[in-house]
Amino acid sequence: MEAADVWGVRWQKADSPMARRFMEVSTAKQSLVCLAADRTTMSGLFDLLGAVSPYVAALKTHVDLVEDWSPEGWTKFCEMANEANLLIFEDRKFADIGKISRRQMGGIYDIRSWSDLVTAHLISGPDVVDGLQTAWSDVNRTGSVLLLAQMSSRGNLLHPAYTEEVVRLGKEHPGVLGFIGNGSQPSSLKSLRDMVGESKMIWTPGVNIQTGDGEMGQRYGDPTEAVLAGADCIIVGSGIHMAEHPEKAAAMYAEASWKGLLQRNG
Ligand code: S5P
Repeated sequence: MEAADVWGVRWQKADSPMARRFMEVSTAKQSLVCLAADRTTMSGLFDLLGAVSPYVAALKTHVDLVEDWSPEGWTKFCEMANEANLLIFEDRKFADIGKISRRQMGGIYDIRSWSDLVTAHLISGPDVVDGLQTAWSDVNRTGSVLLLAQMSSRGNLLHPAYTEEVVRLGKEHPGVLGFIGNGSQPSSLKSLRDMVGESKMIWTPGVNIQTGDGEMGQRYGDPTEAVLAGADCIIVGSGIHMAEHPEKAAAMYAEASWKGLLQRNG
């Protein structure tokens, strides 16, 4: 199956090579799942990735959760992800002014050297995206930014007028892959898709086969519904890494997401 056929208009209108790369990987694996690898030890991360990499199309990290982090261990982990054909996405949620965000891509974790994607809030204005793009070019790499347009957590302050502004500014920016949307509510995802149009991606956390309220204000919606409502990638954390059999769970989320895409474009 060719990515162009499965993804239809999203493939034709995609304005970023990274979006096309994601669509190719997800087509090869028949999975729109981004694994939120929220484990706190390197061995836990290696085990998880070893078990689920055939069923996921991207790897989302929170590098600062890892208790025994080391540059050597992380380099190996990223090599493993690259060999498994995964985009590496550091969910750092940058929010500072452009020049500081640029420097925060360096530092001890040196995010710019291994990430393909990062998240950012646009609260400080659009220059944060330029700061992040400059950081990748500082190390002769390219990457792309996902802007938080909505959030999955209860009571968040990303109100509709703010979402609209984020989309308006992000849509025009070539350094933006797309937006984070609220996967727990298909209706808000649909309105986000209407705003975004076809050329940018929407990735959604807050997705679980068990819908409803999660831990500490997290909310969950159904994976297939999220894709039908316009999500191009479902971000799944505890649904996979806390499952008794992460491999089986990942396969189940992959199937649910793929079914949604075929149905959406069918
Ligand atoms: O609005 C958001 C945005 C993000 S990126 N809500 C979220 O939950 N996330 C991230 O998605 C969060 O940081 C976590 O890594 C993942 C959800 O994990 P889960 O265990 O609830 O599936």
